[in-house]
Amino acid sequence: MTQDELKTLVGQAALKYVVPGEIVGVGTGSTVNKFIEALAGMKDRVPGAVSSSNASTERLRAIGIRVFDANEVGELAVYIDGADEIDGRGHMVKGGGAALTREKIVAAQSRRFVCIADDSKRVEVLGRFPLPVEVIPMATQRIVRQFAKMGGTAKVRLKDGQPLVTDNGQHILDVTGLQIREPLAFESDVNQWPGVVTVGVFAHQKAQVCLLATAGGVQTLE
Ligand code: ABF
Repeated sequence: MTQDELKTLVGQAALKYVVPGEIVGVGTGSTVNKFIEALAGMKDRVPGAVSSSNASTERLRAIGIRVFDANEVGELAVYIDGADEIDGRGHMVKGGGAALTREKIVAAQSRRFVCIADDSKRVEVLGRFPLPVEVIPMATQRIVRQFAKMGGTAKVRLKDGQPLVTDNGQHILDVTGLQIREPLAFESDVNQWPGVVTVGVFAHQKAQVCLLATAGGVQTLE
């Protein structure tokens, strides 16, 4: 199966975690886009969604699903989102889609985080994928130096030759050369560096369920 077919398979598999009559939290990325396409088939049973990015909001509205502001609703039953890496304990690296801050906000507002991914995202130790970190631009160079002290190489993510600007108006650093063996501690440490908006380690907001699409079908890890 192609990676696109795997993403379609796992996007459809996530439907069974959507609670009819409840607003659903929706992540960002190409795998989530497949989930949104599948969600169209049950949109009359879903009152709406809370979205983690402008990109997902557009797609949800295009299929006729109402998008609520996170402040308009209380706790969500479920949050469906992808990942760039996921380890055996449900800890993830996320942010390849530059939506990590709002993703973490909606994940924190949800009772259950269901991660959908193809099996290429499964790792033993987080850090092979360049770690995204959303930062306030004035703090960039100081944060670059702090990552260098731990062996990381942080580079500003560019788009069309200019620093990419997130939905929140900030910049993204992508950090290579890290091996994140204690994701909970790493996330807590880096999150409190001045100028860090969000670090793309999701350990405190880890996934309770991980649906991994493989050539042999969808594996459910809980
Ligand atoms: C999003 O899913 C991001 O946090 C993560 O980078 C992305 C993975 O994208 P894809 O599903 O396109 O591989 O939640």
